[in-house]
Amino acid sequence: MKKNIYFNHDGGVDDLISLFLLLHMDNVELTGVSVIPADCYLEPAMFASRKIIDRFGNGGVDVAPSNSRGKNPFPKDWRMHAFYVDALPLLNESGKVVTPVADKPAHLHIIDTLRATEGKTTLLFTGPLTDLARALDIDPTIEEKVERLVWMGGTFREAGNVHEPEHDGTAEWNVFWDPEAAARVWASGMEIDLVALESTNQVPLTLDVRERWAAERKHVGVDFLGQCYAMVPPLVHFSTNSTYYLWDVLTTAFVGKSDLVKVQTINSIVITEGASQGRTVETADGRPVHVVYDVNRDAFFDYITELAKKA
Ligand code: AGV
Ligand code: CA
Repeated sequence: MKKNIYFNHDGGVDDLISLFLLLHMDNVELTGVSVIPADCYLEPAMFASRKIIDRFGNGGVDVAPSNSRGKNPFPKDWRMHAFYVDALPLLNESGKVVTPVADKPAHLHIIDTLRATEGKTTLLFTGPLTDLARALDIDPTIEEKVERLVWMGGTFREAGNVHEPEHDGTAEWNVFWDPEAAARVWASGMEIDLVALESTNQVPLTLDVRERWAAERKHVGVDFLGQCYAMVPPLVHFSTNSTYYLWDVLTTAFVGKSDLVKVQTINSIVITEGASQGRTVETADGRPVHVVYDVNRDAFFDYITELAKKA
């Protein structure tokens, strides 16, 4: 049995690779895709998504643009990455773009796609939750159609990955971009699996991984991984803006193969105001979330590399 997956992402290198990997999972039925301009610019991220589906998918899926806006914008340098992926020769070989743009904005596309899909759907979100929060505000009954939400976001460690003025550094970026949206989803009844920094910190993009993909680049999909990650080179001199982790790719791999990780349930709230905004905090009367806190690193890299070889 295939799982229905609806994928909302924000156009980072690891978001776009996640889309590529989903298209190669035998146990996944991708029912819809939408793009939110958080850690990307919308236009190149839309084009890159459609071209990835053209090149590696079998049609039948459209891509919806989000018109959501966040409270705390991502740095421009990071948002540029989608332009680089969109420009890859591999994605432009055919000279045309076939996968259609949906005629609705992302939050309405989520509602329609959930309703039109038989049975329940797992929501996979690798950017902020704004489109889901808006969808829930418009039609809270979509919860019945949601199997669970799998989200790359949050951390219960002291250190998050936001290093911005007027912030204390305790938040993870996907929560920080729109803390109210996360709080809105926390207020829903859906099951939430959180792929938090606890586990993503265990999968940094190290040189040995880059070398492995270089050595196996005769496979077009492995070459694609290497080319994409060459856009985020290893800058080891600053810990903040430098190391690229496989945040979203781990989240996506978890959807395809859940035994790669360990999960623990934590009751938590989302802080929406002040210097800690975007922080997820454990508290006894908070809502339960299933936190992925540990990963089998080698099995994870083997899994995604083997998936890429199917391309
Ligand atoms: O916080 C991780 C999220 C993931 O969804 N994103 C990147 C991943 O797509 C934001 C982010 C944190 N640090 C970054 C990020 C960095 N150094 N470069 C680009 N994006
Ligand atoms: Ca992302």
